[in-house]
Amino acid sequence: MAYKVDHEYDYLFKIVLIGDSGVGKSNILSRFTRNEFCLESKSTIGVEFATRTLQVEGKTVKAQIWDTAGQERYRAITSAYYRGAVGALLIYDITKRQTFDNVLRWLRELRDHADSNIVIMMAGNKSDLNHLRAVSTEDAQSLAESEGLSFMETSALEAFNIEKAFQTVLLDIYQIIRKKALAAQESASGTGVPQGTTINVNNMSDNANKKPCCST
Ligand SMILES: Nc1nc2c(ncn2[C@@H]2O[C@H](COP(=O)(O)OP(=O)(O)O)[C@@H](O)[C@H]2O)c(=O)[nH]1
Ligand SMILES: [Mg+2]
Repeated sequence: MAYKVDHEYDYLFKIVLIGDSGVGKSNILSRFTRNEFCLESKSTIGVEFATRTLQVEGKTVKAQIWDTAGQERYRAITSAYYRGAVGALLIYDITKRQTFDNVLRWLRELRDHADSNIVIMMAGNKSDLNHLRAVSTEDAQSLAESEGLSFMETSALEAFNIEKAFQTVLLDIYQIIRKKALAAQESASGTGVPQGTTINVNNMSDNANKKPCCST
């Protein structure tokens, strides 16, 4: 059937990783993607991303997670990085106070460049280094509350809360989209117009040189 587009997923969500250099973004990405599905991020310059497909509320969701290639060091992340993102993991290092103090800068960056409805999870990474802790869980929780963010501490090293952090972001995104779809259906009902929702989360033209490495 030539006309049938056979997607292997119901939704594709772009999620960006942000935060100071050295907080563990790349390790969080590889922990989340390499353990199970496949990693497709072998670019040397510019941004790279990896994907993992998983189930959210019975739907197949392909998470396309973008990692920086060190541009954060020079505050040189371009707006293309944020374009189409529906979720963000804003990461700091619990052993480095400065990376937590910079969370507010990263939030400003998100507000300037990303969609205003973007779902944000703040993650205090390296929870395995509790003896070197420089940011209390309470401080982080109160910042998260005042800024309206989700929050958890993670460890890419111990695979602690990595899965949960992404699952939470994906579920939040899914619920927002579902609510929008239901509202659209309601407002269209009775008009006799065929109903549907178009969800545009990314501009793939930026990634023309990226090849999938495997499929599942
Ligand atoms: N102890 C510990 N070290 C980590 C963790 N995540 C990353 N690291 C280390 O922190 C350093 C920076 O990690 P990286 O993923 O490159 O950070 P990025 O610059 O934010 O991408 C590396 O030496 C990692 O091995 C973690 O959860 N626990
Ligand atoms: Mg990195």
